[in-house]
Amino acid sequence: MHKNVVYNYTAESTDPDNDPITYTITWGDGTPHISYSRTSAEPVIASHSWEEQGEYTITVQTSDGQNYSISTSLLVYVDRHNCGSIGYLIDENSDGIYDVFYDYGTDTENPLGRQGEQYIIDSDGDGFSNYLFNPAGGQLTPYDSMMPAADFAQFILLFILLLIGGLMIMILIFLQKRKKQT
Ligand SMILES: [Ca+2]
Ligand SMILES: [Ca+2]
Ligand SMILES: [Ca+2]
Repeated sequence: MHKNVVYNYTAESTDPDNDPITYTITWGDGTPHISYSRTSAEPVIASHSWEEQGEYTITVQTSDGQNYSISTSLLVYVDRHNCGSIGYLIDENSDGIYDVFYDYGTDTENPLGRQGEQYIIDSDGDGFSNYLFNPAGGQLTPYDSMMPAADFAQFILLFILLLIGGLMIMILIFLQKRKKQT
């Protein structure tokens, strides 16, 4: 779901003795509630758009004006994807790609990296990535941002070994030349 897009919701309720039913809907974003009056089993179609990213609770309260009153709620996510207990992803420009990560622990928003369908999360914004997250499956895995550094160390080690090997060959050639001279 994206911000500034109108979504339709249908609510329907019945009353055992067919009293007219009042529906009161709140959208969870502070906008005033709306009320509708319908006969029993006649549906209400209500539309709403949210202006900011967030997690919202839609609440529908129905009443027959006499003895029945029932409340139901629905949780919706607008340009937001929850990421376990650590925080959530935000799609700032509503293009379907998440741009920043909000971290509960540090109360900060940090840019997201991407790796295919997955997102690279630097939850605390210290420049080192902490997690890989797949919104489709909801998997959150620790991400070792020291990996490229380890690869670099291996490369240096290989370079040094080659250098030593080369030096030894040069020394051998030098020694052979000296042998021939003597
Ligand atoms: Ca009734
Ligand atoms: Ca985006
Ligand atoms: Ca980090």
